[in-house]
Amino acid sequence: MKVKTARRAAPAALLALPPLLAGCAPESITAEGQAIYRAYNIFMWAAAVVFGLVASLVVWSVIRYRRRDDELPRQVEGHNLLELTWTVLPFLLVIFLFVVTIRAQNTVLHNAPDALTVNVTAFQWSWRFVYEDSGRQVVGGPGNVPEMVVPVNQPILIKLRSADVVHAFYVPRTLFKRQAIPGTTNEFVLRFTQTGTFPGQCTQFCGLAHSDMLFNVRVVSQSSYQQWLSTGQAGASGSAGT
Ligand SMILES: [Cu+2]
Repeated sequence: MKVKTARRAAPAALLALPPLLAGCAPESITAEGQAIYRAYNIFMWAAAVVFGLVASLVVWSVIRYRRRDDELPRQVEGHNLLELTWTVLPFLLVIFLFVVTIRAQNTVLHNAPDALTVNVTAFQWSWRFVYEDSGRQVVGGPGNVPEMVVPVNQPILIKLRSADVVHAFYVPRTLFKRQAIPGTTNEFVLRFTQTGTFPGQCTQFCGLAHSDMLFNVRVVSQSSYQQWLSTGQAGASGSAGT
């Protein structure tokens, strides 16, 4: 009786595994990251279906064609329908995933004319955030984790540069990372959809104090943002000046 239950539970547990593991990726805090998250999920389900199909066929053929005597089972050669099936189906799947990727990329790499521009400069070993319109800046340093304060639901255009070596701008909850490369400006738009403080870090080894290259993104309401701009208050941390 126990064996039977275990046998029944095994396929159910296998089926439950992909959604459980998918829970490992946190839901993103930006509109762009949510598009990435949806694309991840579609890839995960496509992979789960392909895995299920292939694994079932392997198990089935191992059992069905196990050795019973010295006779070879019937050999199949040049079966047009079979060959067409395993050529066309993967091709269609690749096309489908290609379209899913392009659509997600278009969302992630979009332009936003109404964006608030923040010039972000990575340097050994911290970050400088300069707000283009107001000239306000926040600079980090040893023992001082800087904070980029941004309004919720407004596109933020980040112009990412490096003052010395290659660094990388990464806020895990955005599911997005971009390198800061000397001599190049990398531009991208992030629209944060929830308020809160989210940690970020440099993810490109850039020298002795690489591990100190932390920063926070604090997403606040429009009114709190305006207040922060004019007074430097609203609980801002990090060294800030104008
Ligand atoms: Cu770095």
